[in-house]
Order: sequence, then structure tokens, then C-alpha cells
Amino acid sequence: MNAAGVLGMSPSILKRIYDSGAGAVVTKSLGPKPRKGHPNPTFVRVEAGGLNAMGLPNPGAEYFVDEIKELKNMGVPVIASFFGGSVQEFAEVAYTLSRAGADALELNASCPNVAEELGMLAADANNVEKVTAAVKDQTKLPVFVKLSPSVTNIKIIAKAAEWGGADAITAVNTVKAIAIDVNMRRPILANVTGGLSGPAIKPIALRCVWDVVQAVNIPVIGCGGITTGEDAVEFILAGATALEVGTAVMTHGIGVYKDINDRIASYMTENGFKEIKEMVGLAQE
Ligand code: RRO
Repeated sequence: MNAAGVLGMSPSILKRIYDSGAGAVVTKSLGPKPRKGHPNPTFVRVEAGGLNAMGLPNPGAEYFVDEIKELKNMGVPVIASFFGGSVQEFAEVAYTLSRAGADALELNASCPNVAEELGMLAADANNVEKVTAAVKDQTKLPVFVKLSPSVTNIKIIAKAAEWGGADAITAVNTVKAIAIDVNMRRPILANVTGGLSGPAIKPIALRCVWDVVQAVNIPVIGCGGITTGEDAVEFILAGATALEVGTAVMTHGIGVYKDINDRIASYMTENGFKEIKEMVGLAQE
């Protein structure tokens, strides 16, 4: 899959991602009402990655219902990523997106760019359990809970999501970070801090997947800095059963999905694996 937010969210771009080899597409996170997001600059390239502070720009879940239907009519499996500012809002948005015909929901508990306003849900195990349970009450769809790497103990948060009824954990969102312009002598992003993504965070994301796999009995979706087939295999060996690729699309183009798929396949041939499941979690044994 693509990681939520990458390349925006127009149905035609998401369709291209699917046609390029992703097994399903993930929308940009949708909220209860339209949001403009943060002022520019909202993105800066940094060493081995990108730093974003988009600020959850989105047209609102209600508006996106038709887009989800359009994607479904084109035969694309759709995971609707969503957020809310309260338990009630999370539940309402989940209900709206389920009615739209999404195949699954990804509960974004981990945006690093709205801490002041909404609070970062994934930092609080009790709230993660409460919100997940409230969302599960509103939908029959599988719910993936996307966690933040910027917490003291990700195992406790993952367990809380599982107790709340999560069907899978996505590990992980971006890492809170900062970049400074030495000539301006000011932070580059208007929001000051942003979320770091790309190869810079791959070892962190891999460690998070490793920990979460040990903590829960539900599938774990790996996300964070995956660029090559070897990266993908590392996450599978750590125990991930599906993957999301984001920043690599910006650095390597849309062909990255096929490249990763092809390299996983050649790795399997070279090493005598017939099915992905034979490799899942092998490094933990
Ligand atoms: O929109 C964003 O600023 C954003 C979101 Br919702 C998120 O989950 N992760 C991220 O790095 N940026």
C-alpha cells in the first residue's frame, strides 16, 4: 500500500498507485470537517528523508464519500485513513467512511503536527483503547490503528489498541523533528516542527514493528522508510504481514511499488521461499 497522505488524495492518483503495483491504497487522513492545514512551507527535504507539517489538510470525510465510491467502481481496494478531535468525532467519521464503501479503516492515532490542538492520541494507552472501541462500535470494517514511534513504550499502546478491538496495527507514523535555515536563523517549516519520514527513520520503524509484533496477536503493517525490496524483506522478517511505502514514491517515482514487489519475488526465489508467510517474523525466532 501507499502510506497515508503521500501524493495527496485524488482518486486518479490513488488509482495510478494501485495500477503501479500497490495491493490497496490508503487515503490522506480524513476528518469531521474540511481543514486547510498549516501555512507554507509545509515540506522540506532533509538528510535521508523529508520533514512535513501538512497539518491534516483534507476536504472532510463527507466530501470524500463520492471519491471512495469512484475508486471502488474502478476496482481499487480502499483503506480510508481518518482522525477526529474527540472520541465522538472519531466514531462519527468512521461511520461516514464505512457507509462510503471503504474496505477497511486506518485510525490515525499519531499525527505529529497537531499536538497543541487535538493532542496526540497515540501517546495515551487509555485513550487509544477508548477511541478504538468507539470506532469498532460504529463499523463492521477491519480497523487498523496507526501508531506513533514517538512514545516511551509502543508495546503498551499497541496492546491498548488490540484491547479496544483493533484488527491490525500500522507501525509507524512519522517522527517529530525540526530543520533550521542557517541564513534565516529560523525553523524552515511554518509550523516549526514536522514529521520526519524516509530512510532516516527506517531503523526506528523496524524496531517499532519488532516490538509491536511481540506485544499483540493481530497483524502488523510495517511503515517507515521502506524504499527497496531489501527494506521490505527486513520488515517482513521482523514480523510485518503487509507494508506501506510513502516517501520513496517522492524520491524514486511511482515505479517503486513494482520494483519492491519484483525484488521481494527475486529474494524469495534466491532463498527458496514459496510464500510470504514463510518469511514473516523469521528474524524473531
Ligand atoms: O497532515 C499531516 O501533517 C500529517 C499527518 Br495527518 C500524519 O499522520 N503524519 C504526518 O507526518 N503528517
